[in-house]
Amino acid sequence: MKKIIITALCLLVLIFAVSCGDTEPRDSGSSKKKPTSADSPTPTPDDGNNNKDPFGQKDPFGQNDPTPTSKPVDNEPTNAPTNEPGGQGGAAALKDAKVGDTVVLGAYEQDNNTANGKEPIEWIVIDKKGSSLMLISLMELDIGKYGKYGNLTWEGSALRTWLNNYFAEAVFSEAELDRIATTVIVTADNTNAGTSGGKDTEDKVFILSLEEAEKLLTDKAWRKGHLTEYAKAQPASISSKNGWWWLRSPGANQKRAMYVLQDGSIYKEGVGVDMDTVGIRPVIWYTP
Ligand SMILES: [Ca+2]
Repeated sequence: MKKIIITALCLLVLIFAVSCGDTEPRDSGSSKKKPTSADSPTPTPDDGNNNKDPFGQKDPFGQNDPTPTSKPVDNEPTNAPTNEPGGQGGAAALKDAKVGDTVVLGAYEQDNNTANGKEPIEWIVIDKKGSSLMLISLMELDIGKYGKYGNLTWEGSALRTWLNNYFAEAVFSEAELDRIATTVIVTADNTNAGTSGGKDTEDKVFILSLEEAEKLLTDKAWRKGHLTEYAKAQPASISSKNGWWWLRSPGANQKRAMYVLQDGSIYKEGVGVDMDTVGIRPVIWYTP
């Protein structure tokens, strides 16, 4: 009888052991189960008191300072526009460009380091007719006079001559020049002052009139002037170069031309045409 009981107990123990060994779910032939968070053997609940802030004591900058002083300074000019669309690296392809996009075309000295060559010019698309794009430089690429002091209109301005000769040749290849339209430029009179806009001209490179600036540069951020390092470095009669830029429209008398103020507003009284610290934002019609 004792033997029977011992045998029965052994059987029970054996059956129990076998059944315990069979509680793991069987993997029906598939590969290894991927671990999930539920599988984590050592859960680490965040109870708020365990100081496990990843930036706690192991903050590589030591003080939890989100703006470490050791961060490398980038090479962006400090006056670079920040809210314009596009921006360097965000330029659209010329053929796909829409009004409001920025595109890159031609090159001109901009960082005032001639050793590294000219920098590609960034333009804002401000109008489009068919596949032709009206482009204005994002930056003021240079500074200079509208022209020699005296009664002057766009037709006789030194700026017009400079843009269509020196500037055009410095910036564009022959193939690019062929794709820039010769445009009939009409400059309206200043109706407040009665000053003349002068004769119509035909130009490849020009600057905006008052009416064009008001109609096409609706985003005031686009009107704000930003001088390149090269433009800032140009010699001028006064040292303060404040980001004004020329319009071709006549000012309060025939010896003045309009310009855009630092904040993007337009000063219709104008400034003397021989003011040599005013910036230049060339405009072209380009067909890619
Ligand atoms: Ca350069």
